[in-house]
Amino acid sequence: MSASSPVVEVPSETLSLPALVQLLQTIFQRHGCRAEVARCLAENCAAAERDGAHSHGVFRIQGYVSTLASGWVDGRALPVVEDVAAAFVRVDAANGFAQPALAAARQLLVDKTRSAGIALLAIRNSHHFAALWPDVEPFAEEGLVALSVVNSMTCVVPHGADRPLFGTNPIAFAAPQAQGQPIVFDLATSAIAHGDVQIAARKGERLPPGIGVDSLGQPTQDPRAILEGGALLPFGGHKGSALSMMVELLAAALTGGNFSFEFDWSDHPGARTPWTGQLLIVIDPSKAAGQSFAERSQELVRQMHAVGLKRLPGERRQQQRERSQQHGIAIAVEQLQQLRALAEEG
Ligand code: NDP
Ligand code: PYC
Repeated sequence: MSASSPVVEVPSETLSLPALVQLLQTIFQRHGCRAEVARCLAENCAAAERDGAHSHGVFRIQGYVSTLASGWVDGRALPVVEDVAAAFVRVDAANGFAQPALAAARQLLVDKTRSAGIALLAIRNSHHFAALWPDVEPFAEEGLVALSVVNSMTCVVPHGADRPLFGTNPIAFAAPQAQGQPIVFDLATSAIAHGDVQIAARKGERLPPGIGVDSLGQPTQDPRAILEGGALLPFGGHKGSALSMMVELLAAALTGGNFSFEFDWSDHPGARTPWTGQLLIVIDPSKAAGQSFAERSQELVRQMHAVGLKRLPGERRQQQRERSQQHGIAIAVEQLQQLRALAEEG
């Protein structure tokens, strides 16, 4: 992230994926989640760590514990799934996490996608504190195309405005390829994810220019100035800003969830999870006319490589996944001690 940061070797221990999932599941259960929710969040968070998606891996556990302790989110919530139309599923997450809400509605969503060719899942009254690719990638592994958006918490200044309003509002997309892994991208519509700003602040690193402003609205490369009263900017100026606006509309206005600016967690010290909404759109490409979609996506990738492309979105994650599968998931010793202590608490 910082152009000049030296690489510092931190002592680490390696864990297998099942061992990490088990440790995280214990933490979630000890800190107020029912077993299914704990499993779901543990698998999500461990997968992020395995793939080197560090801004949403074990780094997030302290925030989960803090937000659960604050009473802001209900780790025992039972999502209510409603079959509202031929291609529309709605879930009230009941002030719980978004991932168990998706899990509860998933089979109905897939069945509707297979019969109607397309189906939507609108989740509201939900908290999403994770990477978004784990929500879409499994659909592409089943041959479906999936798009998801989630809004977060006010910390991004719309392009041309003076003060923050939008969340960091990621968009994730997954599509099958005839051979190999699905094509997946997952990106915040802010110039950088809030999690990466926090990580930079902890490490004492400076950020690249053009990412954020301080509390006076002045450009800054200091992550602490962004976190302490400052704000982020959208990526790509007016273009990222328009996409972020779209995410607010789809993830909140359409689902019945909160806009990023509509919730107030000040009565819940320690609250960390945005209380918003999430939309998923899943498409069955076999319903379309013409050649197989997976063959066509393979051809597109082939042509991209032919013109010199070295790295596809999602490829770094896949490579890290393979390394983790071979050698285990490396976690800094100090961080692992903290996780083990959290697993003993509660
Ligand atoms: P990045 O900018 O790191 O990456 C965005 C996408 O671009 C990824 O798919 C990545 O693939 C790909 N990519 C990155 N660099 C290159 C490159 N040089 N060439 C080709 N592809 C590239 O992610 P963000 O910082 O935008 O987001 C990080 C995470 O934060 C996401 O998982 C997002 O869902 C999460 N987030 C969650 C929020 C929430 O409310 N729950 C809010 C905001 C963000 P690869 O992964 O392989 O590097
Ligand atoms: O990294 O921007 C972020 C984020 C917000 C909510 C969860 N992650």
